[in-house]
Amino acid sequence: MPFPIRKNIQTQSSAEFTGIELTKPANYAAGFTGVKVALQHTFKEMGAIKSLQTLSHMNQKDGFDCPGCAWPDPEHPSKVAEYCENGAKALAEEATNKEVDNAFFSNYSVQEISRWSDFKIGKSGRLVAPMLLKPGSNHYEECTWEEAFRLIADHLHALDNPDQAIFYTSGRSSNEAAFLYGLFARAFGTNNMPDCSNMCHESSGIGLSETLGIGKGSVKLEDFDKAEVVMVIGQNPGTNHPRMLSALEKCKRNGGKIISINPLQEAGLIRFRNPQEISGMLLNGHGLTDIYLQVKINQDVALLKLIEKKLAALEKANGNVFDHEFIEKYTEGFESFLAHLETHSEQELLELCGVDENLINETVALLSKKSKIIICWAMGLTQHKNGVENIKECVNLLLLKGSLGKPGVGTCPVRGHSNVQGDRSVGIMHFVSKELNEAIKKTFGFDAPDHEGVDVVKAIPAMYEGKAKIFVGLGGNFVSAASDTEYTAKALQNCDLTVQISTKLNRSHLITGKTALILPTLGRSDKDLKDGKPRHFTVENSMGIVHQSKGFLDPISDNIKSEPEIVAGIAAAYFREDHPVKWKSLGSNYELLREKLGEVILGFKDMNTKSEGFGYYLPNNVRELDFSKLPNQKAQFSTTSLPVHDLQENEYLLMSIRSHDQFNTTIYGLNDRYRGIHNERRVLFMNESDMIQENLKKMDVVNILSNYDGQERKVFQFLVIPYNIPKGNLAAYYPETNPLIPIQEYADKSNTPISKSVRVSLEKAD
Ligand SMILES: Nc1nc2c(c(=O)[nH]1)N[C@H]1C(S)=C(S)[C@@H](COP(=O)(O)OP(=O)(O)OC[C@H]3O[C@@H](n4cnc5c(=O)[nH]c(N)nc54)[C@H](O)[C@@H]3O)O[C@H]1N2
Ligand SMILES: Nc1nc2c(c(=O)[nH]1)N[C@H]1C(S)=C(S)[C@@H](COP(=O)(O)OP(=O)(O)OC[C@H]3O[C@@H](n4cnc5c(=O)[nH]c(N)nc54)[C@H](O)[C@@H]3O)O[C@H]1N2
Ligand code: SF4
Ligand SMILES: [Mo]
Repeated sequence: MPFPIRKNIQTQSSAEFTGIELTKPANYAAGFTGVKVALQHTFKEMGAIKSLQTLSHMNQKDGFDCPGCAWPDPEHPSKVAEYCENGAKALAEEATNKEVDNAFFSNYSVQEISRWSDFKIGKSGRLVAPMLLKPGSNHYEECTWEEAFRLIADHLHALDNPDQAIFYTSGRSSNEAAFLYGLFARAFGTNNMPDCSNMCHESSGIGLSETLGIGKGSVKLEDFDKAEVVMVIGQNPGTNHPRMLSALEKCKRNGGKIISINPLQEAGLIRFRNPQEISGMLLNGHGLTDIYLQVKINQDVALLKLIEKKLAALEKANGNVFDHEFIEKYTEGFESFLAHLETHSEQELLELCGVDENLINETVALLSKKSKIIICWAMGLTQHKNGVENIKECVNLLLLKGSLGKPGVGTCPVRGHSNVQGDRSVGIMHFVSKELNEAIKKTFGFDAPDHEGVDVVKAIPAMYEGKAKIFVGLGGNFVSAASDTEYTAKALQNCDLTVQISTKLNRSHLITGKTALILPTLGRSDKDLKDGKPRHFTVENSMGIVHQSKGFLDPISDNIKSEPEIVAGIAAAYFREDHPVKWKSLGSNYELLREKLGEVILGFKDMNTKSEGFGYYLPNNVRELDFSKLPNQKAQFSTTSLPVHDLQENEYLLMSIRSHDQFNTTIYGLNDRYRGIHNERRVLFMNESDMIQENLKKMDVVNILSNYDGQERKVFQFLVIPYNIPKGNLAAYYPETNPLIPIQEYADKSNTPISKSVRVSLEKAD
């Protein structure tokens, strides 16, 4: 094998310590500190005036969508500040005044940059011109857009078959860009469209599709006002979806109760001070969680089964616990579900989940009396071998209670990237959709490929083994986000060409194929000008609302193109004039692009007008209680299994989580304020009794090892931090822990890497 083609390139952030300081973990989120921290970030990156002007346009009706997470905006945004601390940080990161230009790349070789930390790489600035890394060269050099498009087209033409190319997408892209990108991949002849959601909510998509007939959630924002109980499972909203706390707060004000299920007692779930409301700032915050269930990592199915078993016993004794009318009318599989519950004893389930039985009984008592229940979840459920079954068990509980298809109830998989849901809606997927292919044929007149492509975990071996030779990334940071970092790095380095369409520099620009291109693109906050007039594009948030987003800032360079223009440039260079799709005009005329998108994708018709202002809801069969696409036209109960880990005596389950100062692989800063960690990312959260057993003291330095199928993987230099985490469980940050996760360890059916339950052991570092 020819890799690595460039020597001495570091594939991970350096393992050097940055000078840790510890404080007590916080028992509240947001409030004054949050606002102050947010402004510090934006002022530093953008200057004070530009910051305040730009922030006033974020999440407003004629403004731009926050580049952070996918939480929806309220129908009537307040004029003051419709954003959170982390939204402001996301903006600061994107709208920085610093530039990564030709001079930068002449000064620093790819080797040198690769030795920097991810934090330092990200802080270098915005990409301002197309850059080319020639075979054998160690420095990127500026090229023209025409050269870049031609080079990609030539490489694509040189392939033996279209499945030798891979087209990755990350969830920041607009609906328009993602649609065009998917269209190009299909016109080129492949369904090789791995997506960041393969590593994220794919388990939700599959679990929900198989049980309810749609891979998305069913709640609307206003359902939180009406819910009697909201369960938040495997999610850290105080950090990752901060404005969700406002919805939870409102639910509580209306008399609702919040149940949190999480191995960690996350600050935002405990208390919350709402920065959008003066009273929230002055008052002492609100205790958000009513019942906190400290489940062991990956024992949610055991816990949920125990809750369901106890509910079933109450139903048997008193009745009025399950919604029999709903079960009878809308569901299938109830009897076998109940019978399967009998196969486990309460004692077995209690021991597995590790939760205090009194709290479980309190939960059961509450749920038995309520029928308006919302279940929210995120990566704590999806990133396990049984990720799909985790979701199905949540659906079981909702079905028992008839908590679907009426106000105040439903499923709420809380999405990550701001348009990850939209990208999937408009056709980014590796599998074949007959309906989509027929619609493409009708509108554009070409046959889309009818065989499945690769997702993330299948794309990597394909590149490693030389079956795929070209990697194109529409956003994202593939090498750091995917599992098995060393293997993934070799896979990318084995390509002939890697192309990254990006806003900011990241490690995937350094771990490259023989030839590499960086194509700089506009971000959310940038004005997208056509003939001097700003254009908008559209996005879909976590609740299926499609709405417009219009950038506000003058782009940092006039040599940056929008994503649709870049995709169209590649397509036009590849097809020349020889294709029924008029790529150039679609790439430059967004109205036309939206019209065509509306013809091809269900629910997007007339989006040019409907997406104005608050936007509009896409169709959702669960809201209508229409299960006609499912077997016997019924929502499906599932029988799930308990996960098996077979831990050896010295082994632990490690979850790789986000700090408060990062957005995925982008490191905003080195603090994890709520967890009491400052100026350091190389930390390992550990239960004190496990530390005693391992003979470890606070701040001892350890290496973390994983051993799967006899193959050892290791990450170096982590400071042990005693923490309130269940015995046998560990937590550390992602992406630093990705080298531990073997490429072949992923969830059944969804292929999502097992980022939240990695079997590891520890050794003291020298
Ligand atoms: N500021 C900021 N916002 C973000 C992101 C970011 O990086 N930074 N990323 C975005 C993206 S792409 C996504 S997908 C989301 C991610 O949002 P989250 O899913 O909230 O992110 P994680 O940090 O991965 O946290 C997972 C949570 O699950 C818990 N957990 C882990 N394992 C288990 C388990 O087995 N059971 C249970 N019940 N809980 C468990 C962890 O303790 C943690 O609280 O956030 C989005 N928003
Ligand atoms: N161990 C472990 N691994 C994980 C996870 C975990 O919890 N644990 N989480 C997984 C999850 S949930 C996700 S979603 C993935 C994330 O995987 P990715 O989406 O691939 O990674 P990001 O870090 O979000 O990508 C950041 C880069 O996107 C580019 N970018 C930012 N904005 C834009 C834009 O508007 N347009 C374009 N074209 N580019 C832009 C910038 O160059 C930036 O460096 O990681 C996954 N990996
Ligand atoms: S909750 Fe998410 S979308 Fe809303 S402002 Fe915060 S980061 Fe942005
Ligand atoms: Mo994600």
